[in-house]
Amino acid sequence: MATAAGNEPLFVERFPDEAAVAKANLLVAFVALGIGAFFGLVQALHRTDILRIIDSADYYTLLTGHGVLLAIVFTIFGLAAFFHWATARSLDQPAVSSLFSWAWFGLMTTGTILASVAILGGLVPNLGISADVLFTFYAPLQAHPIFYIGLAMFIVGTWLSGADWFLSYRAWREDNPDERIPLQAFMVLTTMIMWYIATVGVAVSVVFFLIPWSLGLIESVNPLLTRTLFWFFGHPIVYFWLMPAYMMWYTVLPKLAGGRLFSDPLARVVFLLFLLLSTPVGIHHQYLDPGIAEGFKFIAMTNTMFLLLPSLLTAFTAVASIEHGARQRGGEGYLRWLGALPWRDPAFAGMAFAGLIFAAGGFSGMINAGMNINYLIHNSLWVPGHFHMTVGTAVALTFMAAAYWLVPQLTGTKLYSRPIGLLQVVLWFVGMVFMSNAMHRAGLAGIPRRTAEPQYQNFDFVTPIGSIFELRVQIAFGGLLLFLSVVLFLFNMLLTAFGEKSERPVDEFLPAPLSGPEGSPRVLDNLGLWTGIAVVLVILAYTLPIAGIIQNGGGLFGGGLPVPVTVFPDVELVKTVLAGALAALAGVLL
Ligand code: HAS
Ligand code: CU
Repeated sequence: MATAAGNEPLFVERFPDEAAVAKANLLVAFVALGIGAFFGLVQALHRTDILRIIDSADYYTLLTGHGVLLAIVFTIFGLAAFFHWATARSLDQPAVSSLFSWAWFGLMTTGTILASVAILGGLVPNLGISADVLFTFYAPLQAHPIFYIGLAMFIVGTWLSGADWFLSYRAWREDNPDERIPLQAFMVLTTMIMWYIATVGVAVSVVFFLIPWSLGLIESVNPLLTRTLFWFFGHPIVYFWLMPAYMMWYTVLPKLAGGRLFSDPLARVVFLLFLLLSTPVGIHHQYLDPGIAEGFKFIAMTNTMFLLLPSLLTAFTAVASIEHGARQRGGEGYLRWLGALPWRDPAFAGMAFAGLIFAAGGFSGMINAGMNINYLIHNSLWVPGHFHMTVGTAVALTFMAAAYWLVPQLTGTKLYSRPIGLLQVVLWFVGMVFMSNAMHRAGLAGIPRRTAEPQYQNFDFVTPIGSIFELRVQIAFGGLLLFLSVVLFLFNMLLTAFGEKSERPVDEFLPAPLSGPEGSPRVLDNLGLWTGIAVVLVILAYTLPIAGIIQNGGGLFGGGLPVPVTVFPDVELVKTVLAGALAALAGVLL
């Protein structure tokens, strides 16, 4: 992973084409961030009844825009930028064809524009185009076909981006037959394999059901089937957002802290665990769905608890690496070393704040994952509280913090202002503490999510401590700080991009880990084996629930049958599927 310290030319000088593609991806990501954050502010003020500048009917259009632009566009274009940079950097070679790189970027961008037009069309009543389906776009809510077609193009674009990085890897492998896969490239490849498996669910749902249904070619869909296919993809997508952030925590954060990564093999194990366990858990979003047998939900819960492991390992490694950095900088004592960290560097401080908030967001995730406690918080404001700490901070704040270090490498210009950067990450941290904490508490009081009018006639929500008004003010105030933080970030990035060229705008050098890959088993790098096991786990977790949903829910296309509340899967079917899956597993392992 190490590059020579000192006089190496800048990334943009070594790989001008890759830097250009990464910059273009960041540009789309940041435009989406600006618009999405503005919608977020309008919503926060609206639903807390503090300032209402839109009609409640338009709330859902903005909410869809907010979710799609931030959770899908900002995150995934950000990922593409980081991965394109990391692949070229860690393999130390350019992409195989820059035309191909621009092709996937073009496809993703065109898809994004189509989906955005469909969503924003909802604000123009006479246009006849709308997509008020929220970022979880399953039936029975229906969008204009342009929305689904845009999404399909976007997803195919991400598949091609992965192909680009795999082609680079193949070219590298030909020249380096015996080398271990460089760590960043390993992280890119395992993340993309997970993504290929996960997107099968959404591709089937969009291409076979949602597009034909929105075009009027088929009359109905089986809503539980489209929900299940969505969540098949909807859980792993959260790790698709998280894994590039983890890549920065593992490979860049230790250096920013003044030290080195604690263990390279442990990082590989973490990414493999995500590949294996991210997909067979999607049903934990459906604990309250009728039509899925309780036993399958129980299996999803058990798998989810195993899935905590890679993040708990990450918490250990990240903190150990940071502590090592602090001690290199002269830090001492049990906790006093914390003061020796470079808190004035916005890239370090932003990533550290992101990690701290994620510790709390991960904890609320554990609560979500418990089948019984989930009933208490499902569909309440608790869930947006959870995901603003995870995707909205662990990922978003890490991406912004990383940009302070990465963008100067791509542009060759110095960061415009470190103090503004620092203020920005602090504002995000404080704003998120207010907003997410209040959202969690509001959820416990029973306040629902996804509604412009959370107040009910003749019904008063009560909180054990504090008041509902105080919660509303905290949510609105936190939302305002977050919006200001985004404005500062975009301002800083814009002025950096147009700033003066500098010979050494940032120290790009990434030191080698304390414990390198040499001593670890080579099987960790056997991507084919891990892919095979991941596929078998998916077959085991999903075949029976999906067969049951089709069998008991009126077939592939639904058709008006009521969804039964209790479902007993067909015993013969269970036997056949288990036998098939075990045979496949044996095939992979032997
Ligand atoms: Fe989640 C719902 C369970 C993680 C995102 N989640 C959501 C939704 C989103 C989302 C968007 O089981 C809502 C979807 C919708 O619209 O309906 N989630 C979990 C669990 C985890 C988890 C068990 N979620 C995430 C991540 C997300 C994300 C990551 C985005 C990136 N989630 C659920 C469940 C639901 C759910 C249910 C459905 C709820 C319902 O009923 O609808 C785990 O992966 C969490 C593990 C994390 C940890 C934390 C480890 C701590 C670390 C910090 C290290 C510290 C550092 C700082 C680096 C165990 C790694 C050091 C600094 C110094 C200064 C020293
Ligand atoms: Cu999930």
